[in-house]
Amino acid sequence: MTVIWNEAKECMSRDEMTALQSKRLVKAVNRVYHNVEYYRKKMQQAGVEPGDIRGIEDIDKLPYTTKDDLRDTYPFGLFAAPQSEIVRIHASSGTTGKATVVGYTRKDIEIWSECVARALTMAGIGRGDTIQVAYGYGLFTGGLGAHYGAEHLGATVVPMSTGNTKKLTTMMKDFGVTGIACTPSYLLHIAETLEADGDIENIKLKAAICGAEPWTEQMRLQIEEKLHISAHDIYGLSEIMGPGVACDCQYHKGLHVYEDHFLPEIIDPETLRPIGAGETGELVFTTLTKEGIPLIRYRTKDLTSISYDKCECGRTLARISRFKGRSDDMLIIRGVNVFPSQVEAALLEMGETTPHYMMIVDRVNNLDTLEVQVEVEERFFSDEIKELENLTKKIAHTIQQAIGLAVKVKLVEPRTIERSMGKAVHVIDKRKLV
Ligand code: DLL
Repeated sequence: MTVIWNEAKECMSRDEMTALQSKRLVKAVNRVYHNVEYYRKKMQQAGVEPGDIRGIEDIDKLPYTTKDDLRDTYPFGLFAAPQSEIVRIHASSGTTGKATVVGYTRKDIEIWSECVARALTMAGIGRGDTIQVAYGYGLFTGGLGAHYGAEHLGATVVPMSTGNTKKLTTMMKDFGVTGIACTPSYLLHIAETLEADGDIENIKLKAAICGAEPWTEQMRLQIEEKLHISAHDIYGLSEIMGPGVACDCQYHKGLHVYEDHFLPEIIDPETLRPIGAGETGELVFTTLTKEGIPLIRYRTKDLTSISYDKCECGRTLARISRFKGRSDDMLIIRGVNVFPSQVEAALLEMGETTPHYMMIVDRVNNLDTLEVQVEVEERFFSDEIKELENLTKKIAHTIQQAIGLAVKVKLVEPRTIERSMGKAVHVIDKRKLV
């Protein structure tokens, strides 16, 4: 397989990269200071002015940004471009049910598409390939992000979205699909469907770019073996852009960060101090070229380590290791970000329930499932069975509205859910990342 890359952007020396990042950082800081009141105030409170930032060596003078800042300025308070320049909006779950909203200018979409195209190139996909995009299309960045990237590359895109696996496998065979973009757990489910139908030998698939949820190296190898393809790990988050912030090359020794657009830092989530290369901490990004919603030192909550060693593939872009988890309680269920606090808020709003609940996440046939056990008052159990059923339905509907995912609800009697002496435990995640 010939793997091509953008040599000028991906193989520069560390000094060249630092110079480029420094120039872009100065511009980004000026942009947010002059266009976003919230940032201006935040910087003034931290006692820093744009003139104090002369290069990336000054990054630690700048304050951090968190999901809370996006929530506090909901919906457009952090936008640094006038609405007439915003051509797209995406959104994902926030901690309290309020969506995290991001906006893109035309240039942002172009850069995003280029980053995804670079990621696809790392996976050996190019012009002449046919790609099924099986991430969800809509407010989630996965579908449209992968779609625009694949088009930018000149590949033929089949916009499958999620939901109909049989149709997907049929088209995979009939269209001679060579690449796929979807979550890794969904790809395993697709592989099993193909296997069950005896179709593994009837497909032309050669590569996959999978992400949006944590997965292990063993799972990646399992996918490669089952489908006889090369599977790549693609990372991203809507706040920073969407898919295509980093991706792994054919050597699979960490994910190359598109450092010319996103400046990575690793910090200790407790002390907030920078951590040295090779040590695990929280990944922080500063966007260097974004116009719609540039973010300064955004705390991703994702735990990883970074290496600046040149890769065997020839790229000099920094590499982050496969994710080791998150430092908050965000769950990713079927690609959807879910916070236990959203479920709690929905239950409390209803009134008939107590705030005692347990979320049980599992993976059946490689599809994530969510059951929520909820304690309800004793009287419901002595009442008509019909009433209990109605309440179950009502709770399921309310939670579904809050988190955007179908759930199974099980009502349990008072004091059934184990009480905790310390931090309340609201989640049992039975998914084994194998
Ligand atoms: O999940 C963007 C995306 C779409 C990435 C498609 C890759 C492919 P959000 O919905 O904002 O954006 O969720 C971002 O998902 O902070 C991580 O915790 C997790 N995540 C994303 N990619 C990976 C990955 C999209 N490759 C959150 N490995 C991030 C582990 C991942 N976790």
